[in-house]
Amino acid sequence: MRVVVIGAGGHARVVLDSLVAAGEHEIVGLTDPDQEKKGSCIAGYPILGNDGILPDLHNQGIEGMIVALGPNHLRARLFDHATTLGFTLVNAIHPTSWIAPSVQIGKGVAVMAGVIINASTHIGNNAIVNTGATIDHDCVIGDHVHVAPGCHLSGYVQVDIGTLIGTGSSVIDGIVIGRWSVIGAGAAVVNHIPSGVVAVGVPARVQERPSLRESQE
Ligand code: JB3
Repeated sequence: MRVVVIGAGGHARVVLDSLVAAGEHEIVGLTDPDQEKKGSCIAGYPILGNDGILPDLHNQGIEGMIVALGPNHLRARLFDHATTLGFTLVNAIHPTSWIAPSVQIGKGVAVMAGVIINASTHIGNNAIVNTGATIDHDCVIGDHVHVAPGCHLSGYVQVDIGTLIGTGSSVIDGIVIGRWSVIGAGAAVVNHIPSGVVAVGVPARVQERPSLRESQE
């Protein structure tokens, strides 16, 4: 399938490498809002323009897309936009990753080099499982989640929509982490974490938000 990559930053370059290594798709180029980048190339693939060109690309018969942007909210918004435009969201799975046969993987997912995903785990749409991360058996990883480089999730872990598991974090088995939360780098998650919070440390604790009074001082 002919594929356009959304974004042209650091994450896009890694996604591009995975797509090239996997060799399943023909990459036509990338999009980026920075007009100065238009016409330049990354690894030999051109930056075609900003996202305004996407409808034209689709009309020209380019059916495939992957959103290669790190921030989860931004990636989610562009995933929804791409779906509305009629694109097929493709996966970028690096061939050095191990994904057990019983794993279910959604659409628009990036799995980087050295990743291991074990039996019966589910990876949601538009998720990132970044370099060298491991996700063990029976986990449920929601849409738009990012499991950053070097994280380790034990069995039966659930991570709800849009959450970031920061670089090098560890999560013990059976933990449930809510939606749109952030787990700080290097955390050890040994208790359930609610939605919409930032949790840091060893063991990971939810950061208290400053009270209104404190934030006004
Ligand atoms: O930590 C790791 C291994 N990777 C990080 C990744 C997950 O997230 C990486 O280090 C970065 O922190 C981040 O990667 P990303 O999103 O590629 O960030 P950056 O290298 O800063 O590049 C962002 C690019 O996206 C820039 O070229 C922006 O112009 C472009 N961009 C921003 N908004 C956009 C949009 N591109 C498109 N097509 N559409 C947008 O709305």
